[in-house]
Amino acid sequence: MSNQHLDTWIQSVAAHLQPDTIHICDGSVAERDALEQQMLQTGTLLTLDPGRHPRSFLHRSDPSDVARTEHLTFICSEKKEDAGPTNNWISPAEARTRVWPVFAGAMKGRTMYVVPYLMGPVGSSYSKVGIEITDSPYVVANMRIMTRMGKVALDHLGTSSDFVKGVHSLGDLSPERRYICHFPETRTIWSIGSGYGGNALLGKKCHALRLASVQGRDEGWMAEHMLILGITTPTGEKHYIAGAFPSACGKTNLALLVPTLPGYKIETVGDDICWMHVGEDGRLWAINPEAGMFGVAPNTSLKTNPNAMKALANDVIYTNVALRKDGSVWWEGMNGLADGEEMLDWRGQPWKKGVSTEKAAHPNSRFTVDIRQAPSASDRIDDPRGVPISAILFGGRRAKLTPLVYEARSWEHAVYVGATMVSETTAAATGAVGVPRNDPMAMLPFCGYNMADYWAHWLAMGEKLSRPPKVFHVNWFRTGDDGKFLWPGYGDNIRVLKWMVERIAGGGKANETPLGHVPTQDALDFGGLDIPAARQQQLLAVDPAAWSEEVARTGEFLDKFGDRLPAPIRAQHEALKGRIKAR
Ligand code: GTP
Ligand code: SPV
Ligand code: MN
Repeated sequence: MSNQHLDTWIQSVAAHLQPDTIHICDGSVAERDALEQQMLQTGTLLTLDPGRHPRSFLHRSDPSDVARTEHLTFICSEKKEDAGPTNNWISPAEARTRVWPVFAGAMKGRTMYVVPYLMGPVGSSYSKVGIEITDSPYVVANMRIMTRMGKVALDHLGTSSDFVKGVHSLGDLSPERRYICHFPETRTIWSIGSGYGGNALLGKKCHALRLASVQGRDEGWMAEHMLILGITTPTGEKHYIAGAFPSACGKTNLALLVPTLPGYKIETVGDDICWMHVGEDGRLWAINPEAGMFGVAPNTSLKTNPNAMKALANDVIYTNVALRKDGSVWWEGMNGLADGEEMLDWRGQPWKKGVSTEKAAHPNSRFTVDIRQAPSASDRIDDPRGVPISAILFGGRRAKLTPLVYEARSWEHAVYVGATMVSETTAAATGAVGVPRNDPMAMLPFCGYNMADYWAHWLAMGEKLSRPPKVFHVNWFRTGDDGKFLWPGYGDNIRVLKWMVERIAGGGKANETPLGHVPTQDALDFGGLDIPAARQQQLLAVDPAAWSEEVARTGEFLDKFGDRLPAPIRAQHEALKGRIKAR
């Protein structure tokens, strides 16, 4: 079936980028195999030991191209105010004169791949089609895992013009000529100069978050940077929970959690992105628009995340991990290296355990794998209706201040809690690591419009929910005076989920604090953990003096939004100030 809108657009892009040939991807295994062979020949992919890593490959990206580049990412709305104070903005007219010319002739001597992809389950009314044009076969191979790619997407599209148009070229990979531009009004993406992750796999952050967040606002649904998991309790009670943590702050790990408490079962629906709609039953219903995981490799081990390790048994693309002499992959936190062992680091340079001072794997090295390969994969991943959400988690990486968990007091308070999230920066984006910054709903780099309007949309969604989810804030990363994590995290996070599920059922003891409801020390299951009572107390402590400084900083952040800040957010801010003062 031909699609006239698609054909016309492909021709117009080809006329400007001037590829040697055009390849329309069908998503077949034969196509994948041929692309892999070609990438092995050009060195884009390296082979791994076929016994240890069947049908898996290593890719080393350009050393200047290893993470998202937020300062080169733009929202090109007609009006600057619509991008808001937290986004970089250039006008569509300026993008046309400054950025589009960089694409001129960019695909000379290259093949232009046309990648049709479906975000969301096949047959779902919530699913959306995008077409990514790219000159990177590595991007094609990743998109084939990360999305439902090829014929299936074209079938969903039919003759419709309703698709996101993405144009991607590696260009010359120079950060000087790197731009990631989003046009929410025309649902178009232009990305040039990077082949890495969220910069280049346009279905992910560019489409499923930046453009989808705008479309969701217009159409009354939500596009969020959230994992989705299912939890079954020992008594057979079942809930689905969505969780927004900033990049490299624990979504994949929580989604694949192996409980340390007996009788609990966790299933994985999604690990990064979540689209939510209001169901006829007044609940929020969520789908995972993706089909794969582009997961952080470092610290993934059989101890921390056995389900991820098992998912990596075969058919994986590794990016920027280290390569051992036996043809297996390695990264920091995997352990099992003998002192003095030599291998190749993520750049391909010799590296020696105990001698080399640099990391062997890049801190933002990643694996790309089909999410259905996780032993915890839910049988609802492909359910066109999605799953009903009982709770939403907001979470950050905070060495100080923020308790392990607290529950918001109401939907309006919950929106305030999400809006005022602060988290320490990570290697997922270029720039300094470990610096606390405001990251509302973990969407700071991903909201395609004015963040104040986004909060208004959250508030409006709450009005439509007769059965809103409970909302919690978590922090796995609080440290003690010794600088060590107070909380074991990973599989033990089930203990926090256990308390949440009790709260959902109307139980779970809590103390009322200025922040919200914090579990009493005896309400959290510390059983079998070697955490002294004093450290338990530190984990849950709310220090009014420190919070009063935090609230002052939050006030400065909220002031950036001027008149656009929704009144209920301001009211919640004043109320929190009052509660802290009253302590
Ligand atoms: P993106 O894919 O960038 O959006 O990240 P993510 O939110 O999925 O983060 P991920 O689960 O990959 O975790 C990032 C890093 O945090 C990894 O190195 C994890 O090992 C580490 N991490 C995850 N959960 C925990 C936890 O409960 N405790 C501790 N200490 N570290 C954790
Ligand atoms: C993130 O940075 O939040 C990621 C990785 O999930 S990327 O696909 O590069 O955005
Ligand atoms: Mn992410």
